[in-house]
Amino acid sequence: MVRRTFLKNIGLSGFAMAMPFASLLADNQKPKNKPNVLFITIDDLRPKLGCYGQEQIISPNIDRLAAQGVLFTESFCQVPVCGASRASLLTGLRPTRTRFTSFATVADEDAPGIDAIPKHFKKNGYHTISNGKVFHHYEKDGAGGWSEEPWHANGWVDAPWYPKGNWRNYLTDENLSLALHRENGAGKAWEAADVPDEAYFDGATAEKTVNDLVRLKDSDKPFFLAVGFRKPHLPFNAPKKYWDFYKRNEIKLADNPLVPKGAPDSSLPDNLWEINAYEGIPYHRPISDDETSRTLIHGYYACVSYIDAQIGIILDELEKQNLRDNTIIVLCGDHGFHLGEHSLWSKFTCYRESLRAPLIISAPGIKGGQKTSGLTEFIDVYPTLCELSNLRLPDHLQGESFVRLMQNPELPWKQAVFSRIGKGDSVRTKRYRYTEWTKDDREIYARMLYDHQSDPNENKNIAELPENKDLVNKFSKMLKKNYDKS
Ligand SMILES: [Ca+2]
Repeated sequence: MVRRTFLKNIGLSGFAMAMPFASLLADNQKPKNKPNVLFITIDDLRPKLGCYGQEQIISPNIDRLAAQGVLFTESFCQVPVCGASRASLLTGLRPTRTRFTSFATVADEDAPGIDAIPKHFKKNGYHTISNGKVFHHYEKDGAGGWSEEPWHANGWVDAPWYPKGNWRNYLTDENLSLALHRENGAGKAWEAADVPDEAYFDGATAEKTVNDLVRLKDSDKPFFLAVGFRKPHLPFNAPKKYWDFYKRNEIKLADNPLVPKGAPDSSLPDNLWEINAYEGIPYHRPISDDETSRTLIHGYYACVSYIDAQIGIILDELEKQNLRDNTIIVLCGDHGFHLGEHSLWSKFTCYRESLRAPLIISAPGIKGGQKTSGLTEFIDVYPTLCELSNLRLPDHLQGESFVRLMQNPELPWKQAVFSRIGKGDSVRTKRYRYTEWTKDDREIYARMLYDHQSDPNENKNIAELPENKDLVNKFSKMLKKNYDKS
């Protein structure tokens, strides 16, 4: 596709001149002691990156950021699904059985009257911008929180090639025609089109962000610039050059492709509907032969490297504009992702692969290149950003600032962090992960316990062993206590 035509199609050609800084020019009271914030969220990114010790993934730019910041090796989302996880992180509230339950969660509906992070920063003198997928619903969510209309490469639903959800962003004729003609499904689960970065949404999002930084450099206000990348979310579509980073025959499959020994059926989703919606992926486990699995993993890796390159472009511009020294950078996923572990693909589970998510924060005055294994959870990000930016903490917050942990990564930290999805509630301590599923009257009908000291990949459920009865009771009480106060 001719680049100019594409940019016109996605409504991008005029963005640079479309947003004057009238409000900024009128405001001379710049809070000079406040740092800027660049908040980068990456859809379905699991913490398998170079800086997390994963040698197979090529992620030099995220690794560069990690060398400048603090990397959290044991960071967990509150809900392993897009909309609910983002709503929880951005409001600083825990999920319950009625709040933040779905991939399609609208934060403003589930937590009415709550100021999410961007609104709180805006109220405190920041110029706030949303590019790409930050909240799940960029049109409905975060009302009043953004200084400019949230931007997305061609909007949410009006894509000319796929009227039911342009996040699929196919470019090849083959996939495009499949997507248009299948009523409830999509095209293939991957695509390797030989196109420039900006032909897919995320390259266009990086381009928009770079132009924002040029504008923001001279603004009288600090900025809160949120950038939400859509890959490596399915389908695994990335420019061919990123597929070429990897040698197919060297890509390893999951080494624990079986359901954990003794795991309850409740730990497995009824089906893998997300990946099953794609061409040729069956509705049963295993979903594929080894060659298809290898292609899926190859595609996921290509998408990670594609996003990594976009992050490099943004980091370079930040430095070029001399903004780096006074800018806090947050990089996070929204949850983890199974790539065949435990026979699963996607998220939605209470296993480590689904709940553990990347988190890296670089902040002025805090030493870079540090790692901490202190337990943190995504509701802690809101109070942390407030403290780093010298802002008051709103009363509603349920998380805890981990600035002290960033200053001293060895500090003893949280004893437990909590996640949930559906009827499953899960707690992670330094050594164990315990999950239980309960009916509405809280009667327990399934549970699992993993000892990470001896079983870090969660391959053997030990919840039903008689010798673990006291442990199970202890963790069950912790879950009840957390649930009652949420
Ligand atoms: Ca997601």
